[in-house]
Amino acid sequence: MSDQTYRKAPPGFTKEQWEEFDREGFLVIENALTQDEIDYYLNAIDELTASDLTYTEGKFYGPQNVVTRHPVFAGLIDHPHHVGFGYDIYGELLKLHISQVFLRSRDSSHNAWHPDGARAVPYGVFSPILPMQIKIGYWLTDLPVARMGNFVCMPGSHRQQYFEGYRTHESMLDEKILCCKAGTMTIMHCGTWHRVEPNESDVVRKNIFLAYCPSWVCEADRVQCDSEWLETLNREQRIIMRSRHGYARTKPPKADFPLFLERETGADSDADFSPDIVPQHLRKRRVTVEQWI
Ligand SMILES: O=C(O)CCC(=O)C(=O)O
Repeated sequence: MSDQTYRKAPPGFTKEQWEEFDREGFLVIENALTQDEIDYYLNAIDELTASDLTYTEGKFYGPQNVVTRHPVFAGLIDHPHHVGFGYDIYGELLKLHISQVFLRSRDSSHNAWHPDGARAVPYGVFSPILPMQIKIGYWLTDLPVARMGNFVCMPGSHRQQYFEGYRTHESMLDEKILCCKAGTMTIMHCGTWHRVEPNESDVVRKNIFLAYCPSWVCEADRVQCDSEWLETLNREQRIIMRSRHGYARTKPPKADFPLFLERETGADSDADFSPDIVPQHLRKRRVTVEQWI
């Protein structure tokens, strides 16, 4: 190893959380953010809207690649509140797929039922067990009841490639309307069918989404990052943006390993298989959830 200092992987799924996520395709973690953190992100959203000529008060606002648009959002790329959940699934090849801020005000547009990712040949065809993307949601406004622009999902639908309500706004039996307090974090399997409630309230629903995927899945909101902007990031953030050409997304260079050290032991390789002849960047590293599937 070089004299570079590496970080241990931040906390991720407990076994119980993984079992719920695997069963439901969705996980809710209450009180993930303190009030100060909620205010910090709301303030960054205010600064973003104030500097964005495309923003109109009272209209839907959903900018993408927000990590490049405000340093507060860049800090979310590898934030220890959630990056460990992505690392538990995508391990050393973790990538940020998309970063978004959503403001959903009264009567603004809202999505019909859909899963995330490819439609004609969904990711589940190739990846029937593990999600090819997960989406972290940070909810920054209280949403105590339905019809406030809430996120809605069908629990357990993440391995289902057809869905009766696809492209409709119909309310379905057993759907889950997310009613939550500000500061809640959610994690969604990309295959989970979801829609958005209309907003009939005077509260503007504000939230942040960060999706993660393996480095070799195409990112959704950029092609390459600006090299000067990349220089403003820390090592792990730069790696997780995976702004490299072609095949380097599948086989990242030596310098990108280890992304993190093993959470408990601080090891940079799997204990049972690390022959010296295989350089570190070409060694298979087990991801946490492999032990649970
Ligand atoms: O805004 C939401 O609650 C969900 C948005 C959505 O459908 C999506 O990001 O795929």
